[in-house]
Amino acid sequence: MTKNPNVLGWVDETIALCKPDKVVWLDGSQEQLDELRRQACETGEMIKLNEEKLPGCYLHRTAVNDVARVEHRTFICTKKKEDAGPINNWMDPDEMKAKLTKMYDGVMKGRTMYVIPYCMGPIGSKLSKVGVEVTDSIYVVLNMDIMTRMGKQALEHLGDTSNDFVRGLHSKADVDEENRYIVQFPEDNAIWSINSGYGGNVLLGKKCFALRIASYQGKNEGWMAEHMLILGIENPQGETKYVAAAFPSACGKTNLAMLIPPEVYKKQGYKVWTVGDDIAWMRIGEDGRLWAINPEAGFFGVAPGTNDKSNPNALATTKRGTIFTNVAHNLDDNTIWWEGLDKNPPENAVDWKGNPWNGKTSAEKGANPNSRFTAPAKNCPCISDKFNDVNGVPISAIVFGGRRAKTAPLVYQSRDWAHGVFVGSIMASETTAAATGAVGVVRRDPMAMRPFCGYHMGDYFGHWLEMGERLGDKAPKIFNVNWFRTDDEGHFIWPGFGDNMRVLMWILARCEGKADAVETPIGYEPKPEDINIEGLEGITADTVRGLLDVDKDLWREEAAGIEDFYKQFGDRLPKEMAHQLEVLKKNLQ
Ligand code: OXD
Ligand code: MN
Repeated sequence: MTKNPNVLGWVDETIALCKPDKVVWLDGSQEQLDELRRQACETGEMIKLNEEKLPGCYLHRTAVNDVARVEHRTFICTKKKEDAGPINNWMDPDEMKAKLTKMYDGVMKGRTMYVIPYCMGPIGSKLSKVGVEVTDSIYVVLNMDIMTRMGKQALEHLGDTSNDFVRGLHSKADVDEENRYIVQFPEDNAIWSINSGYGGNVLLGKKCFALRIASYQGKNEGWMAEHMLILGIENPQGETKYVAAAFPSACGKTNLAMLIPPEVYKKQGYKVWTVGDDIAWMRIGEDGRLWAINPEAGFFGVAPGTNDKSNPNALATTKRGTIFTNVAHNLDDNTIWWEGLDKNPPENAVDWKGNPWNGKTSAEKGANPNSRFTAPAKNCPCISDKFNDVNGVPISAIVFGGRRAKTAPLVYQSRDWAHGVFVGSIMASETTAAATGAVGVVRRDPMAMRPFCGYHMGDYFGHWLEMGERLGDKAPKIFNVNWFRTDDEGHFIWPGFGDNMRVLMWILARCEGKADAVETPIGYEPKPEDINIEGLEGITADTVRGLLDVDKDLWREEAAGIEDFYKQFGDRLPKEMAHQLEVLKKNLQ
């Protein structure tokens, strides 16, 4: 399939190490994929769902001990420990390779090795990059087919001589939790993953390549790999402006990426288009602006809570050609169900662990809380017509957000790019009672990249500052939002979901110089009357005023927390960041 000696040489090395019985190169053809689907169903690895109700859809259950990303077993292996930084787990690359080589040795005896060439980003785009993943899992192959542009086309994009591809070695081995490792070697363009079959750990194009390795490449090559959704807002005149937004998990990222405009905008002819829901790769274009692509080709979304109200577009996306992982299996009509899908759980079902399950009477959950759908982006009713554009889309605004009960206002704008980098660096989310029992524990998650930055976080802030210098006055404006302010009874004040567009509209108006702002100690805020609340029940300009309130006492505590957080970066914290913190403290006096 390729003459590229770098690819061939590396695949030969993995064959010599893993010793599979058979090697299959994925060309991306439907015949080949159909045959693999047939085999997976024959062994029980996948279950074919109702062809009339869910055409081309399958169900898969992972091992019960293997249902999520494992941050404590995820490593960044750079030659020097300090290059991985204080937030990442680190081990010496030679030591790690020696340790894992023993585990990979002969691991595929009796198994087939699949070689998956894939392209992150549109084929032919200068912003795209190629990876090759070898794996012993058909589930991985079929997911990579949805999540990436896979097969021959990827090798053609790479060409016959290039060495610029990421080498991804995966074996599910025995799915042994104690020996599970997700390892990035950024200096070698390599990823080694072993003893897991869960998406985030084994679909190596996603978090491992498109964020951890790519963030490192981006630093060295002058571009950015970010944990951001990309959406476009089209005005009634047909012009579309694009926003990239970073949120930690459990903050409604997929919902924002696919939002349905509120009536007040819909009737005027506004439309929202999804370019991506999780990852953005951004480069400075010839015009000096920042251009973004979504490197993925599908959505690997959390299923529970997805329904006709919360995200009708995501639900519609999962109706064809989708792989469901760890959801409940409705035996009556051979379909699937998850908590929060509807109020009608199946009685004759199998839960995500594979046990008989009655949704009407069982106290257990039918679907794992982190159960997923892997769905082709092309199914999405609001997918952007720029989704496959080799140039990507120009970004007008960058939005950071977190889940804060009191501190962060509904929205504020940074004074300039450097201040915006500070705003991103202090991103944090409060844990919810449901998740941990301890309400309001703040987890700092800079730019939502805490688990995904492939190098020292202090250098990462430095890279952001450099990008700003290169962008100059063409830089996107940077904002922070918080949909999660609560009242004294702990109820959310802002309605969220589609109504978040009202805040995005102020953001875009600011980018176009069409809206006013007031200065506060933390940055620029809208005047309450500049957030459109037409048609919103129970929300008045006074409510908005409350949502925009900046409590100086809380912010002084915040500044102290930031100071503590920054200490770990030592002298690799850019001076500009320390300066921004001083400015904040001064503004709060
Ligand atoms: C994801 C995550 O799965 O951020 O996208 O954990
Ligand atoms: Mn994510």
